[in-house]
Formats: sequence, structure tokens, C-alpha cells
Amino acid sequence: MSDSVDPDTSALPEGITAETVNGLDAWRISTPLASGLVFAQGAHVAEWVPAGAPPVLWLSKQSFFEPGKAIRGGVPVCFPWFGTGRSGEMTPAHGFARLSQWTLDAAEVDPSGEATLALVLTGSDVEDLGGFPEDFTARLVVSMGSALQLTLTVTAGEQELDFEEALHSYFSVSDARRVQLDGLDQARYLDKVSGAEEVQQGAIEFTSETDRVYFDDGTCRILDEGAARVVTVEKAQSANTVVWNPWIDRSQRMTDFGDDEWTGMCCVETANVLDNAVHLAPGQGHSMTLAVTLS
Ligand code: TA6
Repeated sequence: MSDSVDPDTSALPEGITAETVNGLDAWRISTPLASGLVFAQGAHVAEWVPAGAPPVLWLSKQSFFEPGKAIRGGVPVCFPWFGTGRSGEMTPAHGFARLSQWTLDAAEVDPSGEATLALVLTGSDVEDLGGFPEDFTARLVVSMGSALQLTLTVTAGEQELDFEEALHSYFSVSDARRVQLDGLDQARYLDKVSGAEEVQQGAIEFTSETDRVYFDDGTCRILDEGAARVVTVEKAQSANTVVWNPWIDRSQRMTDFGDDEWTGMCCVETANVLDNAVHLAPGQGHSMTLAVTLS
């Protein structure tokens, strides 16, 4: 990243434009390699469409696009807790980061058309920290081209930090009932639907509500014969993989999720949660990366 830009000026490089979507600040990416949309609220990557391919990320047609409401789909950034946190009592769900206004720190498009945006959130940008120390910096670097890469770096200030984090990516699939997710064979997991600890046997198939935290950092592949494609989800510095499909009843209970939309999506998330929460000494940093490719 070489250029630092003021998002209020027209200093954005060719291929990246600022726009407002329903009152939310966003950056539209349009290069020979890909198009995409990134919101300032939550540093939320909502769209990534590699040239010549259908959208890779799933975005609900019922999603809110409103200040203070989470976007349903794309890649929500969950930080500094996941769900209701390890205590089971934290609000807002998945932490304050996805509802907070991040600041554009840098934007670049390289000669091939790969676009990179860096967004930053500090404690002073957050209205209600829920008891989390104010002295931290979170930085999300998004690179979009024929691949999508997100790196979330959290750096502690003068206090130590203890947090959970996830890049909660939603993927578009031809039919969740017909895809296979491989890469987690023999991995231990917590089944959040039943509460039981299990061990994965073979590839994952979605046959009912699925909400699992795998204690495994392996590369996953969504094998989608119906769409004639394989989506590879590679992770770095992420001890957990979360897999989610809400199925029928849970979809109906979510106001920002169409009743039948569950067939077109699955979440494969890059995470450090529960016993794999991150502890940072003062001044220390930690980076977690998600990289998505198509074949
Ligand atoms: O990642 C799976 C999960 O934690 C599920 O338990 C489910 O609730 C989902 O995330 C979506 O959470 P949200 O707060 O966006 O409704």
C-alpha cells in the first residue's frame, strides 16, 4: 500500500469511487479484474464479482442497509467478540466492529487491476465499547481482483487485549443441499445446534440447520457442481472455521433474511473464538487472513 487518501476528496485511484448507498458511505470497485462494494460501516465487503464470473459472495435481498444495522451477507467483521461472546451475554451480537464507522486509510489499484482498500477502527470511534479497552487499533486490508483477500490486524495500545474475531464470509451456492464442503475431515467441532462436541467424518453436507465451530485451520473447498465451480477458502492465523446455514425455521425468524434464501448460501468463516481467543500484550499485534479463490 503506497497511497494514503482522504476519502472526502476525489483522490481515489481510477477503479475506486466513493458512493452513498441508502445513507451509508461505500466504495465501489470496478477494474478489469473484478467489481465490488465495500461499506465504511463495519468495513463490510458486500460484493465481490471477479470478471466473467457470477457473484461469489452471497448478499440477502432482505438485508438492511441502514446506519447501526448489520448487513446480511458479504463478509461481516466480527470483533471483539463472536456471537454473544464467551460469557454468552455480550451485545451487540458479533461485537461492535460491524456496526461501527471505519475510516478509509489507503486505497490503491495496481496496473493489473487489483484494488486494495485499508480501513481502520480505533476505540475512540466506538460509542459503546461494552467494557473492551479503548486503546486498540483494528485495520482491515481488502484486496480484490481475481482473488479476494482480507487481513484483519488488531494492535494493542498500552493495555493488554483479549478478544474473539471472525471474518464471517457468506458464499453464494447453487443449492446448499447439493454442495459439499471439504477440508475438515476428522476435525473436532462444537455443534451449536445440539450443544455436543463431535468429530467431522468426511465432507460436510447441509441436511439441516448447521452452526458449527471447528477447531481446525485447514483450507476448505466448497464443491458446487450445480454452479460448476469450486470456491477455495484459505486462512492464516485462524484457529477456527465456523460453518453456518440457518435452514428453514431459523431463516423464517430473521427479518433480514428471505424465507427461502437459505438454499443459496453457506457461511465458511475465518475465526479465532472460544478457547482460541487472541491475547495480546501491550503494543503487540495479531493478523488473521482470509483468501478466496475460484476454480
Ligand atoms: O456464524 C454463525 C452465527 O454465529 C450463527 O449462530 C448465526 O446467528 C449467524 O452467525 C448470524 O448472526 P447474526 O448476528 O448476523 O444474525
